[in-house]
Amino acid sequence: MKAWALAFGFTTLLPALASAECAGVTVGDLTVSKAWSRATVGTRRPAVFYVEIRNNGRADDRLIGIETPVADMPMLHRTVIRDGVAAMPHAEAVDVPAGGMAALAPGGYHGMLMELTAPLSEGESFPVTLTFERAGAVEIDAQVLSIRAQEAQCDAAS
Ligand SMILES: [Cu+2]
Repeated sequence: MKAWALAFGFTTLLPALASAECAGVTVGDLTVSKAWSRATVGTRRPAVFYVEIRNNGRADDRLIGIETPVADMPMLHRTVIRDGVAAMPHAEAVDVPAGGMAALAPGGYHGMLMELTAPLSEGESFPVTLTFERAGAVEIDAQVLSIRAQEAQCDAAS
């Protein structure tokens, strides 16, 4: 499994070009956009995954999982401050309210890509499949930005 994931990871780590979907991917009532991550040094520490999700429908939905070929153990986390100390417990799901939006963003909910199969290099992109309770699976390409990036870089692409 790991060898397969490694090989697949290499084939999907292509230059970003215009493929990273700043403008968004729409499936059913949901539009997923501005998917990005930060470059990593090696594979020992997890990478982050951030994205915006808009719910154009009349029913609430929930993000219940993420998958990507670049990590063997992707998880949803939430950064919380308890007694002045930041912790990031596992999040079972992220609510995407009807007519509203949810974001995985620095300081809040985020994807944590554990057990990377390859380092993430700035300028590349990689696919992430988000699984929603109602809408099902939505695949989007995440841009790998610099190690210090704080938000998606979408001006040129949109
Ligand atoms: Cu985390």
